[in-house]
Amino acid sequence: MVTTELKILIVFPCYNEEFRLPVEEFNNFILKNQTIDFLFVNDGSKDKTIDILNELSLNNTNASVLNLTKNVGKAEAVRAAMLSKESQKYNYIGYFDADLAAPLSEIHNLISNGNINANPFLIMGSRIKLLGFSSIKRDLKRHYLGRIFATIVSNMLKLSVYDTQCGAKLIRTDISQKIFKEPFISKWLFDVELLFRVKKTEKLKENSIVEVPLKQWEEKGGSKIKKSYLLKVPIELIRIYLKYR
Ligand SMILES: Nc1nc2c(ncn2[C@@H]2O[C@H](COP(=O)(O)OP(=O)(O)O)[C@@H](O)[C@H]2O)c(=O)[nH]1
Ligand SMILES: [Mg+2]
Repeated sequence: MVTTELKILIVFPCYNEEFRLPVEEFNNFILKNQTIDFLFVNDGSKDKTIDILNELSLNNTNASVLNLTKNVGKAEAVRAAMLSKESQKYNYIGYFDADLAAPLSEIHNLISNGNINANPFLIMGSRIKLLGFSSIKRDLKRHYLGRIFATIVSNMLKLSVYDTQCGAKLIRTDISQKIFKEPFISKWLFDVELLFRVKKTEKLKENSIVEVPLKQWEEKGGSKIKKSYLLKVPIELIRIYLKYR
């Protein structure tokens, strides 16, 4: 159980997750964590994702569904949730990948170890393998490419951030209202844009952005990112840099 009094909403963008969504894990966790609310965004899925999500929300009063009829991509799906009318009543809104590569228990890890009582703008999960502490299982190629990417991004941002791309983050709602206001120019690198926007709009102090090492992360199969997207990453990064520098 969460010890904080803060009101927290966790968003799960879902695109064609009919066969991948760990429904039982969700049901168990949601039932045991009545102080947290959960919002599933169906992003114009072509399969029966919406039926599964509707059932989850029928079974749990603290879970609801935002149904987007057209597929708009992860960034826009998260943005729709961040800007929904309901979002205003929360202190923090988070987003996690629907495949639960970061298990739901990491929500507690972020809350407990992200120094949330000091009101940071952003609490970010970080996939860092630490002996005797964390179980981080990533595809080797993605890990090494990811490390090169993260180093470049960290230099671009002039922030010593370790992992921008981890799909487990909590954002203070007043900040998210500002930084999610405009659509992102990138579909999969919006986390990088998000950091640029926070840097641009807010005065960063030492503890404004907190990275929390995840205890568990496991790359799940069935990634929705096309391999060809890798080729676009450098171009997208340059576009982002030129827009926000
Ligand atoms: N809204 C939206 N979410 C997507 C889309 N594609 C993937 N996702 C979601 O983004 C999250 C991460 O996707 P995943 O395929 O696991 O990416 P990976 O783990 O980074 O390879 C999951 O919650 C997906 O359902 C999309 O087109 N739209
Ligand atoms: Mg995944």
